[in-house]
Amino acid sequence: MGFHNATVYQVYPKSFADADGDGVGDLRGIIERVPYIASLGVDYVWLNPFYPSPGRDNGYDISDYCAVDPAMGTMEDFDELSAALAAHGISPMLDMVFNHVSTSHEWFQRALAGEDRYREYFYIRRAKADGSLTTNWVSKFGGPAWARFLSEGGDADEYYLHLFDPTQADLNWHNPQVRAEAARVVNFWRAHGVKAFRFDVINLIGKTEPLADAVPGRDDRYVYTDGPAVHDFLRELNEASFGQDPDSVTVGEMSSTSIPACVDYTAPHRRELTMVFNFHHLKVDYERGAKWTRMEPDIAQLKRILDEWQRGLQAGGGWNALFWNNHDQPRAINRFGDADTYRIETATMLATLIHLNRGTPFIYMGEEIGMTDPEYASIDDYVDVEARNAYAALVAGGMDEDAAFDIVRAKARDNARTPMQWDDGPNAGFSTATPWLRPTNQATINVACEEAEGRILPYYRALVALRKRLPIISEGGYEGYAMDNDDVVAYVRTPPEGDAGAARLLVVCSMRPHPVEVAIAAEYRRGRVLIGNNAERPTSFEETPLPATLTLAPYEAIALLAGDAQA
Ligand code: TEU
Repeated sequence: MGFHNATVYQVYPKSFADADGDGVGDLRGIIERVPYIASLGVDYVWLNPFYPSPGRDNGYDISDYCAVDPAMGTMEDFDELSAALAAHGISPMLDMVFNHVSTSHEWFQRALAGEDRYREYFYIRRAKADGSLTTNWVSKFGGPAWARFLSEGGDADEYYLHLFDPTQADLNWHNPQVRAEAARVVNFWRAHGVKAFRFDVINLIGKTEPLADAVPGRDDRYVYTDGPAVHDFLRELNEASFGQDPDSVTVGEMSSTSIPACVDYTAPHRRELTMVFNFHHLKVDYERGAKWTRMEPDIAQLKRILDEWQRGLQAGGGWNALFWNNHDQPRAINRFGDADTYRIETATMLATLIHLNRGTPFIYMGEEIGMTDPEYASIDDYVDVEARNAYAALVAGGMDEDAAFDIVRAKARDNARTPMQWDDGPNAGFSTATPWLRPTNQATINVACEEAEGRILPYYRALVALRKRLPIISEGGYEGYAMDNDDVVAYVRTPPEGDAGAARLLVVCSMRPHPVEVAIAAEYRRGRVLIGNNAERPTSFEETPLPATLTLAPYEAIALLAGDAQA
């Protein structure tokens, strides 16, 4: 498939580059940095929402899907950005947030004004006879998932559904008019040349009617996630919009999903989506599955999850997006490695693990220069609604403020949203004004120093180039390796079907801050090092074969090519 040798770069517009000097990123700032983006060799740029929004959820509360928020620029700026990217063969990937819409959106306002057509766009329900809410669901940002629907002259006992913030009203996708609106939005952006789309929490749109309570004590996500109707809605949207472009690429963000569901979302014959994000691998540091806790990552669980998902999607003909970082996740270096002693090794090891794997790699801005979580000292440094709600809930639940802050510092989404660090200046080269979120470690972590003498940025560029060059990476199969060794995550990439070469690629990544041992199968002991992050290693073992048991340095990654290498 054409896109299998592609890599996606994610830009959080609010934090990437500020051209108009208001401390907030904007589209013209991204335009100015297109040469840098192109230097990475990436093929798509996923832009988080830049549409008009009250900003309660940093743009995921949209009040107009077909415009540019004035704080971000103009539609002309978007068209100029798109053209600037296209000049380097790069396509924008736009973020479509269709599970919900801002309560300031015209649709919700007209529903409040009593227009039945627009009331039907939402889940508006009367409380039950006993006064309880329609369902016992809780918002993902805390609190009940129903808020009073105070319509003009309406029934004061009505509520509307919001799985996220109360200013984000869930759209009722069972309404064909809502589905038609979504297709209209995608086609509006297609008319601006856009052929790639990311769909926000799209597996929540198929809420099975009648809406039912979760079994008390069970997590309510099973009730409204991956409803069977999602597949019908996606096929309809595909046919009515992006599916009309043979080279369209789409990715669905799948909250709390499953392998069978994701095979069905992404197997090409299903004509739903191209690929999916799932998050199970990013919950191995959630104690008892709860995000707002502290726990060392369970590496044994991590490698099982990564292996199961790769085997499951491969067996079903599905396709995974491969990522560690995004705008919702703390920086992976802090979670899975050592941000102080082994920052470079951790960064390059984690990159090796996803970029040589089966799927499409996503690089989140700053990951390619080894950015880490900011060093904040107060809850007042955190602005994200999810983090601030969680802190308040932890303290209200009796946790002392230091312990609650320690959890927020580890898990807050703000960790990923600090400005891109371009240089070591007071605002990290992001803006001439004080940034909306404070950078803290740009003195030592920034693009300029990586370009001058860094090892992370060149390594990422090399990985992106390898995917373009080697069919065993872009099209090869996947097999787990050393599954009984909990110190490493390792796998083999097998020759693509019909590939003349017999090359097999062994990728081994140490997840530990100390030396560890790993068995090297005989066929790789005389292999060639395709890429690795240990400068002490020779580039080939043809003369002096590797031992049957190799000792890896802390967070060492090594990729060994064996057989009639096409490379
Ligand atoms: O995220 C889905 C979501 O549930 C996230 O909040 C994520 O699960 C959580 O933060 C991880 O702990 C999408 C967007 O990526 C996110 O930025 C939005 O806040 C959310 O949907 C609502 O649109």
